[in-house]
Amino acid sequence: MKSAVTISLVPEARGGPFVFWDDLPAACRKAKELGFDAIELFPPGPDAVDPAELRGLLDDNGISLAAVGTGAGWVKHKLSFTAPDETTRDKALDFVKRMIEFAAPFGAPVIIGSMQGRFADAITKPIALRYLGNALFKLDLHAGDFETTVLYEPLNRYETNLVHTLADGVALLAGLTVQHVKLLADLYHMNIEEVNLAESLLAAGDYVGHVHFADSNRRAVGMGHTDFVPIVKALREIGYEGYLSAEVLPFPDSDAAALKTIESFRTLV
Ligand code: LER
Ligand code: MN
Repeated sequence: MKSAVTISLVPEARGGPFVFWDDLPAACRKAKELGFDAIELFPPGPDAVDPAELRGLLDDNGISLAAVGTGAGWVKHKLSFTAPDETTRDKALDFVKRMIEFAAPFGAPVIIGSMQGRFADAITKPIALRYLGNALFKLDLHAGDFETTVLYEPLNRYETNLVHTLADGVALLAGLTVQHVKLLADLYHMNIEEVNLAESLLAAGDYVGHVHFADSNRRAVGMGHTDFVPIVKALREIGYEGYLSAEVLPFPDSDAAALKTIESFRTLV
């Protein structure tokens, strides 16, 4: 398993669970200094970061791009795959397709978290799940064309009313017979929704494509009360070789959260 640390370049996401903020070169340097394998990037949009500059920063620091978050489509533009109007849904799809085109040359998958939206009013849950399924189906084809992966992330009940658990995520993806969509297991959301985190990971098996490495309180691993030993054991058992990516609050500050994460990673993995 490999280590990654998050960086947000989205001012509207301030207060959110990202370790580093605003300064991409500084975050890359810090990631290298602490020994992370990669950064996970949360950019404002597909054109916000110059690919050549990003390539230079990654190469200079000997790190990879673990994944690219697409949530700016929601926090900045209020786009979602389950919006009541078709124009907004189409724009959401276009936004994420362009994110795939940005991320793919770096070998990075894109994350569908808050872009899944939530059902409300005239849009019932079955309709919303159909819209979401349609979007994931189309993104699966696009990801295939660009040789990358889409990571679909079940979120806790306070952030979506669609899919909360890995098992429900597996059911959604299995029904779509997609080839390039995997699940993102966010250990913070799972702490709220799952009965047993290790058993849920074992049951999800090959569907697990990425892990958000966070403690019970969404602080760095080791700053809360989640027991990570059975979780890491389960990930080993399913043959998971992807990233444990710190999507955590910069508590008490960015550097301390990053340091605690890499210390915990080294102890556990
Ligand atoms: C949001 O809570 C989250 O976990 C992100 O990874 C989704 O965009
Ligand atoms: Mn997450």
